[in-house]
This record gives sequence, C-alpha cells and structure tokens, in this order.
Amino acid sequence: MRPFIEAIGKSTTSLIICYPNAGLPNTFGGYDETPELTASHLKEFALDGLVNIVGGCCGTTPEHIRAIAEGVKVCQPRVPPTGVFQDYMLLSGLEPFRIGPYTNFVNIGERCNVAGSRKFAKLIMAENYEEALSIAKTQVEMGAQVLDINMDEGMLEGPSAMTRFCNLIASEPDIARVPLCIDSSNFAVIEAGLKCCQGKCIVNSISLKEGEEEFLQRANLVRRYGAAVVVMAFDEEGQATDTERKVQVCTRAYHLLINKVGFNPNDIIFDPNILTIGTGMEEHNQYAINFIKATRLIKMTLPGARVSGGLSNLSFSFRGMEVIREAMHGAFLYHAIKDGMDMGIVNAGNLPVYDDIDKDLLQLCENLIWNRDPEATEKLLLYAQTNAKGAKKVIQTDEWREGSVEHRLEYALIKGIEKYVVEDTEEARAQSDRYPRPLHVIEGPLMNGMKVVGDLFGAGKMFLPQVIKSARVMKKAVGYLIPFMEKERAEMMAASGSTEELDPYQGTIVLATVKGDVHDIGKNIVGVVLGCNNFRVIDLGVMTPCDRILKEAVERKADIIGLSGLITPSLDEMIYVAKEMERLGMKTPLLIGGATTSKTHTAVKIAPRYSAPVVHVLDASRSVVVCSQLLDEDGKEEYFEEVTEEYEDIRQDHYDSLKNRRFLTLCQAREKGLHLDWHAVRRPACPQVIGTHVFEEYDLGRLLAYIDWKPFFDVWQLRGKYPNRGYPKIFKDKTVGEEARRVFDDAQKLLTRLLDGKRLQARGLVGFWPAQSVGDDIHVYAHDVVPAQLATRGHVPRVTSAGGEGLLEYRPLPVPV
Ligand code: THG
Repeated sequence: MRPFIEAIGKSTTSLIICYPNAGLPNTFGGYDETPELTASHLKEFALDGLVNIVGGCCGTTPEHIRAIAEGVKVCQPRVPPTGVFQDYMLLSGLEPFRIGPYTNFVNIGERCNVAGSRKFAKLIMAENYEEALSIAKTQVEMGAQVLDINMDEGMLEGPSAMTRFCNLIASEPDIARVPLCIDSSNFAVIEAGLKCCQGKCIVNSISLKEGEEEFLQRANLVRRYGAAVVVMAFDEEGQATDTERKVQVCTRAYHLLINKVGFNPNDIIFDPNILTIGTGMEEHNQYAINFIKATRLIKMTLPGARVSGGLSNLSFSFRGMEVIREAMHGAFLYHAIKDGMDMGIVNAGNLPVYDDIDKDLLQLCENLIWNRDPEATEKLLLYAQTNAKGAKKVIQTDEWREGSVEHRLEYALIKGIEKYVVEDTEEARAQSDRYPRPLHVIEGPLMNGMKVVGDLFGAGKMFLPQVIKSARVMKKAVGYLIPFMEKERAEMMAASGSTEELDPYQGTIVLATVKGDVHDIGKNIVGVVLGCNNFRVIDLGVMTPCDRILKEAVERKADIIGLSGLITPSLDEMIYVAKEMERLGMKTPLLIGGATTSKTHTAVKIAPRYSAPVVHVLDASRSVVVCSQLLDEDGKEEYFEEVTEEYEDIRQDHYDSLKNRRFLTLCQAREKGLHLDWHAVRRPACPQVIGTHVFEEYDLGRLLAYIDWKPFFDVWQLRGKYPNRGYPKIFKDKTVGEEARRVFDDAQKLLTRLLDGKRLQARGLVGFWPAQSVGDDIHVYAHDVVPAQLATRGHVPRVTSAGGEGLLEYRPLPVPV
C-alpha cells in the first residue's frame, strides 16, 4: 500500500484522494478496523504530503471520519510535481490519454456527426439519442481514441443537442473513457459541450476567420475551460489552400495563442485543411501535397503543436465507392504520418493498412495524391466500375452467403458475423408468407440460431468470447426488428384493444447489481448467456435499489430474480432484498452471484431469510442449468428440496467449524515460534546494498514474463482438463486450447499496444534494512547511522487460532531524527 501511494504521490495528477475501507473485510463482509487505526494510517500519508483529500469508504463510520479529520488537521495538502509529462498533450475522458513522442497516430472517430453520417443524422433528428449513442460506442470499439461530436444541422437546436448527447455519453463508461472533440462552427454549441463534458476535451475549432479579436476571446475561453484546441488554417481572407499560406496562418495563430493567451503549446492542434482531390478541377490537384508539405513545416517550426485533419474530406468525390475511398485514405495517411501528422478525424476501424491495399489500386491512389497523372481520377473511376464485379466476386467466395436466409442467419449467429445480419433479418421479415409478424423472425430463425449457440456452449464446443460475439449479432437483429414490432403493437391496440403477446421465451429473469455497487461484468455475462438460451433478460443495471428490483420483478412477471455484487457491502444489501421479498410474501426464486458472494454466505446468511428458493450461482455457464431447473414444472420442487438440504448441511458445517475452532494460549503460540540460536547457525550473506531501492519506469517488457495468466483464462471461463490446467499447457487442451490461444493472442496485441503507446508505467520499491526480533516485535534499524539506531518497530503478535487465521498488525514508528 505504502509504495503504491508513494508512486501515486509522485504522479502529476492534480488531486490525490485517499478514502480507504476500514481494513480488509472479514468472512462476512464486516470491517474490524478501529477509527484510531484508520486515522493513524491516513495521517501518516498526509504527514508525508502524499494526499489532498482523505475520507472513508466501506466499514467506516462517523467516528472514523471524525478521527481522520482530527488526525490530518495539521497536515498540508500535497503539491503535485511538475515536469513529468511536460512534452505531452494531455487529454482525458474518464481515463487519461497522454499523447507523447512515442504515441502512434491518434484516431478521432468521425461518425457522431450529423453532417458526416446519414445514420447518425437520422437518429438525432428522430430524437433517438440512445441508438445514436451506439454509434459512439461502436467507434470506440473499433479503435477510436477520441470522439468527434458534431450537431451542426439547420433543423437542430445545436447547444441543447450537444448537451443532451454529451450527457448521455457521460452515463456510458465504455464511451466516456475516451476524450471528446467538440466539433462545431457555432461557438455557442462548443461552449454547451465544454460545460458538460468530463475530463479534458478538444475544442474543434477556432480560427482567425473573424479576425484577431474574436479569435483571442474564444481562445481565452477555451483556456479557461482547460481544453485543447484545434485551430483551422483560415484567416480573414478565407481558407488557406496553398502550402505557404497554410503555414503562415498557423504561425500567426501560434504566436497569438502562446504570447497573448498563454496557451501551453501542447494544447494546440493545427488543421491545415484536408481538401477534396479528384474533383476534376485542376486547381484541386495539389491539395493533398499542400497539406502534407504544410504539416511538415508546421511540425518543424512550431514546437509543441500537433497536426490533425478531417481525412474523409479528401475523397468526397468518390462518394459511394468505399473501396476507393478507403484506399485513398490509407495511402494518404501513410505519407502524412511520416511527415508529422499526429491525429486525424477518421472512420475508425475502416482504415486499410498500406501494405494490404490492392497494388493496382494503390498505384492509382498514389498518382492522384501526388498529382502524377492528369488522368488519375478517370482511371480510378474506371477501376471502380470494372472492379464492381470483382468486388462482388469476393463476397461470393463467402459460400455461406448462398444458403437460405435461415441458414445465413444461423451461420452469422454462430460465427458472430455482424456484417450482413440486418440485411438478412430484413429479408426474412419481408417474407410475409413465412413470417407474418416480425416476432416470428425472432422466434424462428434467430432463436434457432441462438439455440445452436447455446447447445454448442453447453457442450463446451463454443466459448464465452464467441458467445458474446453471437449475442451482439442477435442484439443487432432484434434491435432492427423492434421498431417493426412496436409499430405492429400500436396498430393492434388501435384495432382491438387485445394486446396479449405470445411469449416465445423460456422464462423472464430480472437481473440487477444491488444498491451501492457499480460492478457488472459478471452480471452482463450471465445476461448474455441466459439471453442466448432463450430467457428474456431484464437487466436493471447497476446501483439498483431494492424497491425498484422488486417492483420491476412484479410488474414484468419475472420468473426469477438475480442479484449481483462485487463489493462486500453488497452482501448485506442482498440479505435485505431477501428479507423484503419474504415480508412481501413473494415466491420468486432468488439467484445470488458475484465475486464476494459464496455458497456459505448464501446458505448461512441469505437463504434463511426467504422461504422460496435462494441459489448461489458460481459462474455464468451454471446459470442456465440453475434457471432451467427452477422453472421446470415437473422437477422444480425436487430441485428446491435438494438445494435446501445442501444448504442446511453447509450451515451445520459452518456452525460446527465455529464451535470446533480451537485457540492456543498466547504462551503456547509463542513457544511454537521459530527460535534461532544465532551463534549456532551460519551467518547468512548480507544484501549487497542496504536501504531503499526505487525502480523508476521499470521496463514493462521485463515484467511480461511474470503475468499470471490463470485468472485471465478463468475470467473467460476457459478451463483445461488436467494436466492441461495452467498456462501454457492450456493451449494443448483438445477442447479449449484453440480458443484459449485466440484470446491469449488478442491479449498480447493489447499488451503490445499498451507498451508501445507507453500507456502504463511500472514503478517499484524494495528495501533491505538490518532487523531483529525482540519478543513479538520486529525492530528495524537505520542502515546509515552508527551506532545502530532503531528506525521503526513492528508489532507482530503470534497466531493463536489453530485454524490458521491470524491477525497481523504492523505499527510503524516515525523515524527518529
Ligand atoms: N477538420 C476539422 N473538423 C472536421 C473536419 C475537418 N469536422 C468535420 C469533418 N471535417 C470531418 N468529419 C467527417 C465525417 C464524415 C465524412 C467526412 C468527414 C464522410 N461521411 C460520409 C459521406 O459524406 O460520404 C457519410 C456516409 C454515411 O452517411 O454513412 O465522408 O476537416 N477540424
């Protein structure tokens, strides 16, 4: 803990907040640390100037807070060190994003732009913000490291649209982890974005278009909001198109920002305008070259500033010809990055690798970019026409595309291929003779596909990562059908009033992470797995209060309620939910799962509070079996009896173990300690260096070998059969080996990215000091003072419980001066 806090103490983060639990939780999730002890730990950190804000967390009480406040009253808050990331561009969403000398090209996702994506525009205009959010999420999944948000559309109230969307992003941690790039030509919209986005974002953009005064005023405001800024190469005369003017305008802006506004040069991004080439107008032929040349000059002459650009502008004249557009983007970036382009607004995930571009196509693109062939545009158009057939041929080699629509949907679900699923779902839906209602498409081909997935998963032939992919495909297909079903329902209601739906599901399960807890990975996996097995899953998300869980369960006629939690206070909340269910006379079975839960806790503490079934579910794949058994009309009574008996045994064992716990007397325990006769044993060699060793920026590559991969495979529920349990033997396992290799390879790629991007830093600390035991204490001596001087004393009482549980308390003394 201490080295960790010290390492953090050295970080440039402006505030270090430290609010610990009252010690480690005991078996039942209780906390034993006294207010005095918690306060003494925190006071130590505060005395060393390591923290800014202190407080309490799990297990702390008002008495703890009082003691902490009293303890740190005299201490000064931490002052962050300067200079560590001084040459970095520092951005952040929920997570920091530091762009330094070794950062690769930064992808800014372009698709959340009402002018840049028809799909996004349609959703926003229809006020379907939730669905629009999925575009943001997809981009992050496809590798966007920053998200560009643009709401510039005549029919939109820009500031409120920007506010609404940014606020929604903030509620979605998978998206909010990346910084935003607030894109608007209306400064009021930019300000609206700045007011509600978390972390440190980019303002896109300001320029000298309306003169210096306006420029300085806006720049000052951006700086006050603490954002980075994109400066477009525009001035009073308009858009800079040739190299010289691009550099000139950016240089002027640079000096104004540095000298008049006091901008940190690392917060400046120049955009020297990527303009469209291949338009047929001769004066446009130099545009790509001018951008690349200007980039080079800006990077050479304006220290600290970065260069960006809107990449897709380049290829507007080839709209609809995605293969050509992507090839142009790949070729252009290859050169622009070499000449210093740091980041770009791009269609994340759709950028081909230079070497993968078809060689003929690449040649044509290069000729167009470098203006080497006046006919380049015509030749590219010709390529597009002649290869349109060729492009189809490639698709046709996907033989599975030739099967019936049912087969195609099943194949896509099993293989997790999202690409055609919407078009195939539509094809099935359109066959009104076979599928008169959209629901029939779900019940029929889609559920059949998921059933195969479920069977393969159950048989151990498919693995969690694949099942999750399948579930995504399913979600996309169902998502496509939902509007049709809603429309149908509205029509039915209008026609008759009878709205009873046929229920295609095996059962309904309400899942929730309980109040006070925000963890949901495990719950989400359970949701996916149950969903794949034909259960209707109603996921109430995280931090769900008891009354909401029970209300939803009653209203939605849930067959089962599943509670999840990772932190120990969740255990008490689960007990509370069980008690409430009993009080309300409910009969719905209750599932308990999550990292802190255990069969023992469920049996001893939860099950006795509720007279209907309470079952602890160890992992996601077990959830299907348990739910099916709880819902099986013929077998559920028997299953409940079985569980009840098993839990009764567990309770008995638990209470017996408490009774049988034997303690030694302190004297006996001391006698059992290790007693050495130092005159009789050979003196061990001294360590070469005594004192503290600090490892700054330890080579992460050297740490890789020490990663314990077992928990990684555990999380993905990949378990090799003996003797192939561990890593690397798991790769040899007949059943899970191949999949284990695949997720492992993915992890390696991620690690490489983390290492290459310098996103992590390793620091360590070890210390060797002369020490000896004195009774129950360990005395540690200062190593650099003669005569020996006691530096600190640790009190280590003997372990007295025969069961092996012991209390270790280490109470350091301040170093004597
Ligand atoms: N510089 C800066 N900001 C910018 C730009 C720039 N912001 C906007 C724009 N230019 C960058 N963003 C896009 C986004 C999408 C497209 C182009 C640029 C695009 N969209 C497809 C089209 O119009 O053909 C849309 C296709 C679809 O609807 O799916 O090309 O230069 N600082």
